[in-house]
Amino acid sequence: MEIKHEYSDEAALAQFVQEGYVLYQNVFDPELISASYRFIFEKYERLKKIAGEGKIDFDVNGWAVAIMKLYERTDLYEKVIHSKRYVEVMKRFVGPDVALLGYDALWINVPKDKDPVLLKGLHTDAWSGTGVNTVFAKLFFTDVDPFNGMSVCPGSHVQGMIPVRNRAIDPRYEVQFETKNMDMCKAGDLLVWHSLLVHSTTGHSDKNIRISMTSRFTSIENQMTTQERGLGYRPLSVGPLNQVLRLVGNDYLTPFRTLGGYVGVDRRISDIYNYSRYKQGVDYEKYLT
Ligand SMILES: O=C(O)CCC(=O)C(=O)O
Ligand SMILES: [Fe+2]
Repeated sequence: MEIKHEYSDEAALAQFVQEGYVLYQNVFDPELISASYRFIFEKYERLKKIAGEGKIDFDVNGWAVAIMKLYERTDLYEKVIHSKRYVEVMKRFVGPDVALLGYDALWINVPKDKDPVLLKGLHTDAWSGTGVNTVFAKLFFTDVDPFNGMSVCPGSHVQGMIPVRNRAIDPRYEVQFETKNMDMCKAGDLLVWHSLLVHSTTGHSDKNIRISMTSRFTSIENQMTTQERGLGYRPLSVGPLNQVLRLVGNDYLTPFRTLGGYVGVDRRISDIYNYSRYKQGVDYEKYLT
């Protein structure tokens, strides 16, 4: 039976190291997950109706891109990515300076969809440009059933960069990994995996929809790949050493920059440089909404 870890479990890190993946529960407020589900599902239903009227293609992958753009601009999304336990989990993987890479991927897996983008065969994500210092995290907004979840190949990440040819493991090598169907994933669970782990879409259900979001995290201090730099990132947390550097002011460590004056950081970045104290907690936004 698959163990679902709590956000602070040390054993979760051991499993990630040994198996290349780990499943968490109780990281998010369930209300946030169900409200996000409703937001996404309602948009999906609207597009499905319009497609039913023949006005647009039945292109769920394309719809998911559009819905993700809208979801990303909601308070719900902000609350999800800043969930305290989520950031805590990521700090355990990448250290105190947590970057959320740009362009999270929304997956809407509907019955019988044939789009290869949503029906991924066995692959590694390092193959498509993600670095080995980056972890993947998939947040489920629905439960999965035995047919429509994700599968992983435990331990495959320590075999290095598995050669992939046209979106499948290169058949010349005739390697077979044991796959594990992660069909125990429930709404609100978080599946974390290494970018070298071989994994796939299990398939599609004949009745249930699976909705999930894949995000990527690395340390702001890590060297990012061209793909990661190109897509950008958002800082979610800045560790104490970088907070000190911000107070010093610049990487040249200019001496006495603020001697005799106020030592602090600009208020517009006080959300993440939260150990600086200047007028913290003053919230003008609430008068504007
Ligand atoms: O959700 C899936 O079916 C596969 C996910 C995946 O391969 C990914 O997000 O990298
Ligand atoms: Fe993948």
